[in-house]
Amino acid sequence: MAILKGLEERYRQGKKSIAVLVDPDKVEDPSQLDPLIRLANENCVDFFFVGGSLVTTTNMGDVIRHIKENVSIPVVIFPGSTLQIDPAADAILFLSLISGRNPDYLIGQHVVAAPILKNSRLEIMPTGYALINSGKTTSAAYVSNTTPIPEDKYSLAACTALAGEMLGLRLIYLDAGSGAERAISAKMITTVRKTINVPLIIGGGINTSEKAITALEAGADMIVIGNALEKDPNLLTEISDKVYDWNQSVKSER
Ligand code: 1GP
Repeated sequence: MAILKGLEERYRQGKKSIAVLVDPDKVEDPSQLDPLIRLANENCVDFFFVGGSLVTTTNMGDVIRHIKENVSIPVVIFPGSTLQIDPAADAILFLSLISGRNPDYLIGQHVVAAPILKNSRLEIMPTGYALINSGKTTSAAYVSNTTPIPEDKYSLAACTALAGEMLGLRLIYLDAGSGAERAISAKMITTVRKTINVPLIIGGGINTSEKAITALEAGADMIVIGNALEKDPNLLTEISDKVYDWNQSVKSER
């Protein structure tokens, strides 16, 4: 439980983390990730997340092994389905799609995955995963056949997250969806943050350092960035500088 415990400790200390999301479908050859891996290493990125709503290639294992061979940043699977379990990673977000009412994504996939995970060395990170509407239908909503929480239903999102915490889920992840036009609003993040007592992960459409700061100031404990780095990897330096400053200020306040 080293990764989860570490995250919980950072949450208690008020420190923030960054995860870089790699979608294996967008990787033709793992070596094309080398500049991003170098940048992530230089900028003290906390995690690599690997996965996608629909992975159509068979290179997920190669992608994970390539990252692991080149850097010591933990690799966490962010699975779209049980097909995306790979023992080469360090941990897996064991996602319950609590914004939806599709039993397959609340317990069905988990039953299939459980024995495979039990026989692996992957650390299990039980996570309440909530999709938040961001305008257009996202792949995650379509593939999971679920309706995201409306972006202005703050209390609905908060109660969903709270129920997830009460069910024993250790992390809550609010996701506007990959490449979302609108990232999750500060008001939504603040409302959920005030309601729960577990680390809060925010992702989807964070494509400027301003949006990253907005999410962090509103109460995100971890931000996940994927798409934006494919277009501009240097954004990572800008955002991680802000996270570093934030974490330093927390340190000096104590
Ligand atoms: C999507 O939260 C992740 O599931 C990251 O989204 O690719 O838009 O950064 P982006």
